[in-house]
Amino acid sequence: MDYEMILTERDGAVGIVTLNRPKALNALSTPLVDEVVDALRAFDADPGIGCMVLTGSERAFAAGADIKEMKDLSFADAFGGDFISSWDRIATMRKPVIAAVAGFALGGGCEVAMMCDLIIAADTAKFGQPEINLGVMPGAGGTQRLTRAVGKAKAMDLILTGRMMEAEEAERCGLVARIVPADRLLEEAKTLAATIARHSLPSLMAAKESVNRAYETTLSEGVHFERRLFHALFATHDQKEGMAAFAEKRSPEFQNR
Ligand code: CO8
Repeated sequence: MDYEMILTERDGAVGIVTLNRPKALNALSTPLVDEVVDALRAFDADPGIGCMVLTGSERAFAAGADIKEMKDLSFADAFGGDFISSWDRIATMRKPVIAAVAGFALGGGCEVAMMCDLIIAADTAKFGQPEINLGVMPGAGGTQRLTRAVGKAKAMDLILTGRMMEAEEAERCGLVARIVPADRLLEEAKTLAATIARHSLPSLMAAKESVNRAYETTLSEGVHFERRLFHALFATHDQKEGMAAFAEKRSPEFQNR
């Protein structure tokens, strides 16, 4: 499919989606988000892809939902049309998705980054939920995912003031997994994605699902869920191969089955 607001690229087993609306700092209009969902879904369904990277430009991962698109919405438009609900589909990919963030990740931009499985940030990255400055509040998961990622104190600090936080603070409080120099961001994200993609896909998908379950359930239910998936992986070829390779002191050759 031809896209107008994103670029897609395949690098071995890594699928890369780049937000490409530079004049608006990658503001997340509905058509842009629809393209992102479509591209991620295509990679998610592609048996040759093991991990995805979602990234933006040097200046902005994304400066939020498109304010110009939503400024005249009425309550009836927003509620009746379930405005922004399609964004949730970004969080439904079954393969790992890495957000590679440089520059601004604000409002919906921060929320989309948090829908990914882990965030790798350039040292130039700035995160924030500035919706309060616009007379609204986060609407695409910010009050929920940010609070789970960084805890109530920091989430309240960011959401109630609308301030931005630098990459270093974001890493310190657990929002970001790694910080890298800005000029190395994409290479580092691709290397990380390739490292992940080398593993057996069934085990990657099960591990992702199990970590995400930690946000949805109690500890005992989560551990139970984990145990069931762990047991299920013994039905795979790749479990036999992975453990045989260890015993034989060689590298495993996974077949994603
Ligand atoms: N939407 C639309 N256009 C934008 C956005 C945006 N979020 N951000 C930047 N742009 C545009 C600017 O209008 C400008 O366009 P133009 O040249 O045509 O005037 C262009 O991008 C460049 O921006 P600036 O000139 O402002 O660049 P600066 O370097 O001076 O400033 C900032 C960069 C600080 C990032 C600034 O652009 C800014 O504050 N942007 C808005 C950030 C923001 O408030 N984001 C939150 C948006 S709300 C949101 O995401 C809510 C999601 C859930 C909503 C649920 C509702 C139901």
